[in-house]
Amino acid sequence: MSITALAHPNIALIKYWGKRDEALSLPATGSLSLTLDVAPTRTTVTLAPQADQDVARWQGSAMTGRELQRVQSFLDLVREHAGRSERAVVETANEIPTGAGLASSAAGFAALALAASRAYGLQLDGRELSRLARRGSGSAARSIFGGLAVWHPGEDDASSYAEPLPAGDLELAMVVAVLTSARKAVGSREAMRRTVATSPFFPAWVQSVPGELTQMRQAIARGDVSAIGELAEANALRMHATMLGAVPPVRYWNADTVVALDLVAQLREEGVEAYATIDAGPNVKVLCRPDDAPAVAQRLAAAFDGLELLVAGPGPGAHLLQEGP
Ligand code: 2P0
Repeated sequence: MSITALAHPNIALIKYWGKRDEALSLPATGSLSLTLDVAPTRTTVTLAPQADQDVARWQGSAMTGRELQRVQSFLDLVREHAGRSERAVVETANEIPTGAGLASSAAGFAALALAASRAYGLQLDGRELSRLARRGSGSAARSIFGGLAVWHPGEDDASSYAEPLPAGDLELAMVVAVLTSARKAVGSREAMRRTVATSPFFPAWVQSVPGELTQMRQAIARGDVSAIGELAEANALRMHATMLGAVPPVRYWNADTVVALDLVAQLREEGVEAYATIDAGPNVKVLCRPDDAPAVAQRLAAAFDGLELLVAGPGPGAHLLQEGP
């Protein structure tokens, strides 16, 4: 029995930063994201009834240590849910570099949640899949769905899930500037932990996000690209401000990050509606109208030698690629 699923990364317009409950992966606040149509993760789960342990391969190489542990723990959760005990082989491949703030764990655990639940005989609906994916990686709860998605923080395991948000006539594009594909020094999980435990700015973050979410939802309902962009950029800067306040500080930006932020501000001065967002890494993603995406990409390419660029639109939710026999 072999099941393959595909899922795409998502980029938050209102970020998730900090957990209320580590064990259940409950976030301190809600968040809202756009699932992209680039850089999917493809994951195949094959049950191995004869095996005595799980095996996981990443781009063809065996996973070890903490990475393997994380996949095994996730499979344990699925097995518990399904009342099954067979081990599995997980093969996963990603088209983007990992650990560089490109949300690859979101696509990875969304694909794994779908493939593994099916392989173990579970037929979960979107909400249940989102809850399951959340346990692998918080942001994966949102990659279960295509386009815009809101993740409700919830009170407990049952009430913390994402759901799709209708976009109406709204059209958005995201230009991803891969300024570096190096692995980040501090993983987002550890960085969140440190921010929650030590940053004096974290309580202010928790207090301000619900209002920002409401404003973002209203801006989306109006199809107001300027307001969406302004809110998204401000929210990303606030998230980074909370982590700069941690002890020791977490600073994901490098010099090129600041150059790219200046360039986005310059584009706006020239009348191009472009807004920056930055995740747990130095890379800058630029939110704009689809018609402006080529010009935004061109300007970024001209500013950085050999820059890798991805021009994305809204992508699909996690889906199966083939059913096993
Ligand atoms: C987000 N990020 O909303 C935020 C913005 C990064 C910056 O969600 O510990 O890999 O697995 O729940 O989901 C990255 O954190 O963290 C993330 P875990 P995750 O997209």
